[in-house]
Amino acid sequence: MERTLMVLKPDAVQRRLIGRMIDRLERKGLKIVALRMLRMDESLARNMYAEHEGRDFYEPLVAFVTAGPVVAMVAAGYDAIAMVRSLIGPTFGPDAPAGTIRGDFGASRRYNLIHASDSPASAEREIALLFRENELLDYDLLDDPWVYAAVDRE
Ligand code: 3AN
Repeated sequence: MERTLMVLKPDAVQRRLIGRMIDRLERKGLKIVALRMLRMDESLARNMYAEHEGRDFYEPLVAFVTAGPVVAMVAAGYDAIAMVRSLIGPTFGPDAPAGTIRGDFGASRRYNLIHASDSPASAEREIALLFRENELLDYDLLDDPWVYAAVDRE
């Protein structure tokens, strides 16, 4: 199974969308293995988005994600990284198709509701920024045998 990090950003929290966002992920069959609410400080935000340092949107992005509480979570699933990326949709709501999280809930080119890791390397790095290894729970869900067929597990 693959693990991926998601962060429900301050706009999602302020707009009372936490439950609906988590519902989307659960409905798909993803298993939440870690979850916590926190206020990102500046150094965590800078670190998380280090690859964008120097871009014109970097400072506004740091200000945005530190502006209020966020919900960080780790989900596990087969092919979870790609699956969550397609669930959240393209970077900004106006471009994101209906049916995706950003397409259904977002109308901004700055406030885009949710972050999700885009590769195994970034998932590993980002999970380590927000969670300790012993906070990532290892457990089975009873419906897993019906969420994934044997071929999905290969
Ligand atoms: P995504 O979140 O879709 O993976 P990335 O990784 O390209 O997007 O960018 C990380 C974050 O940086 C985005 N979530 C968004 O908040 C911000 N960002 C990216 N491109 C822009 C842009 N052109 N203008 C403003 N903010 C941006």
